[in-house]
Amino acid sequence: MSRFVDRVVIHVAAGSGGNGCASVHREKYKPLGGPDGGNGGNGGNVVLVVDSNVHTLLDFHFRPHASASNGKQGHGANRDGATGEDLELHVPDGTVILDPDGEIIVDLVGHGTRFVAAQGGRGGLGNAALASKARRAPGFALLGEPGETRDLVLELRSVADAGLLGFPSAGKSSLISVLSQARPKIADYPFTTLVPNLGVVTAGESIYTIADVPGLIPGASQGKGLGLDFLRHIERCSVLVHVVDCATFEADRDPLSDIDALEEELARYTPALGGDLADRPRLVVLNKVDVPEARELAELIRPDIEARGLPVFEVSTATREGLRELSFALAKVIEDDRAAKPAPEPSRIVLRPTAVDDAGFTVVADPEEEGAFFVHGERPARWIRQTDFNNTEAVGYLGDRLARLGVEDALAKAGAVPGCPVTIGGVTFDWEPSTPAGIAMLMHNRGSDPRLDLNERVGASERKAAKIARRTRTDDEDL
Ligand SMILES: Nc1nc2c(ncn2[C@@H]2O[C@H](COP(=O)(O)OP(=O)(O)OP(=O)(O)O)[C@@H](O)[C@H]2O)c(=O)[nH]1
Ligand SMILES: [Mg+2]
Repeated sequence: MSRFVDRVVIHVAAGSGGNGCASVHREKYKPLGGPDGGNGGNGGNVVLVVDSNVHTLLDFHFRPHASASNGKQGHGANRDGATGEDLELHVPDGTVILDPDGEIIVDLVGHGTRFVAAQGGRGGLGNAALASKARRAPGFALLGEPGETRDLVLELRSVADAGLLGFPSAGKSSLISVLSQARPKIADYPFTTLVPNLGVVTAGESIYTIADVPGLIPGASQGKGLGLDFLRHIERCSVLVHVVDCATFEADRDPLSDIDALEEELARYTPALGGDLADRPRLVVLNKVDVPEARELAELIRPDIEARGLPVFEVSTATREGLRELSFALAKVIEDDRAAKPAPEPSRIVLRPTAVDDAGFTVVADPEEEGAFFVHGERPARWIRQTDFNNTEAVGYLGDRLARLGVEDALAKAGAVPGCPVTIGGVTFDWEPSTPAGIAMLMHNRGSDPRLDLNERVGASERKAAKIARRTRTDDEDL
C-alpha cells in the first residue's frame, strides 16, 4: 500500500575529512628525502535533489538517518586520500527545508534543484603541503575536519496551479478525476480523501496541475475534521476553486453559507511561504447539477455569487457538463499568473547562505568570568579542529596561524593579559602571547589524549603546572 507522508524530520551527517599524512621520503643513500605525506580526502556532502518522479517523503519516514562517506587519509609518497562520495537524497518538487525551530532554510522547487544539506569535512593537509621555507620538514599533518551533522525538517508543499477547496463529499475528487488522469478514491461518505492528490490538466495549449486536498469543515482551524494542515498543499496555487455541493439536503447548509464558512477557515491559515491565501483569485464551481434540485438551486444563487465578483461554473462530474468551460477558465487565470511571474529556472543549485564571515574573527570578553575571553570565528575554530594536540609541532603551527591572523593583537587590544583563559572553538587554554610553543606545552600536559575532553576547561592546577613548564622552557631557550 502506498502511503503519503508530507512532513518528516531527518538527521543528516556529512562525511569527515581524512587526516593528512606526515611522512618522509626515503630512498637508498637518501634517508631524509623531504616530506611526502599526502592530503586527506574531503568528506562527502549530503545533498537534497528535487526529483519530479518522487511524490512523497515516505522514504524518509522509514529511513530518517542519512550519512555520506568519509574522506580517506593521505599516504606517503604524496598520495592523497580518496574523496568521500556525496550522498544524494531525492525529494519531491516543493519540499521546504526547515530547521528544528521551524525557521525556513530553503524552499526547493524545480526538478534538479540541489541543496547541500550537510557539508563534508575538509581533508587535512599532509606534511608535504605544509612545508614552507620556514618549515622545511614538518613532522606533523593536519587532521581532517568532522563532517557537518544537522537535524532538518522536510515539509512538502505541493507545487500545483489550482487548488480545490470544499466541504467533504462536495465532489472535489470526482472533479480532479474527470479533469485529469488522477484516479483518487471517490465515495459518498465524508473524508474519503485523506491525503492530497495531484492531477495534470490539459486545456488547449495549456497544461497545469490541480490539487485535491481533504475536505474542510467549520472549525478546521481548531483542528476539527482533518484540520488546516493540508492547506499547505495549496499555498503555491495561483487560483483556488470552491467546489460547492448543490445537491446536499443537510438542513443547515446552503451553497453561500458553505463558501462563507470555508473563507472564514482560510482566513485563519497563515501560509509559511508568505503571502495570503485571501489574495488568490477564486472561482466557484456549483457541482452536481445533474440532480434537478441542484440545478434549480444553482441557478437561484448564481447571481448572488457573481455579485461578489466571483466567476461561477455550473458543472456535473457525473455527466461532464460544464467541465470544458471550467478547465479553460482555469487555464486563463493560471496563464495570466504565469505571465506576471518571472520564468522559473529549470534547475538550480541553492547555495547555503554562509552564516559567518569566513575571513574574520571576533574577540569577546566572557560575561561569566572576569578576565576570560572567547575568540569566535570560522577560521580559528577550523584550525583548532585541524590540530593534533598530541603533536607539539602541530600545536606550534596553530599558534603561528593564530598570531598571523591577528588574534594575539586583538586579544591584547581587548585587554587580555598573559595567562588569562582564552577559548577558541571549544578549547580553552592560557593565553601566552608570542610563545605558541607554550600552548603546546600546556596542551601536552593534559593526559594521553587531550582531544577526548576538549570542551573541558583546563584545571587551575594544570595551568599552574603548564606555566612552570613554560618557564623552564623559556629558561632553556635563554641559554
Ligand atoms: N449526482 C452527482 N454526484 C456526484 C457528482 N460529483 C460527485 N458526486 C458524488 O458525491 C460523492 C462524493 O464525491 P467525492 O468526489 O468523493 O467528494 P470529495 O469532495 O472528494 O469528498 P472528500 O474526499 O470526503 O472531501 C460521491 O458519491 C460522488 O459519486 C455529480 O456531479 N453528480
Ligand atoms: Mg475526496
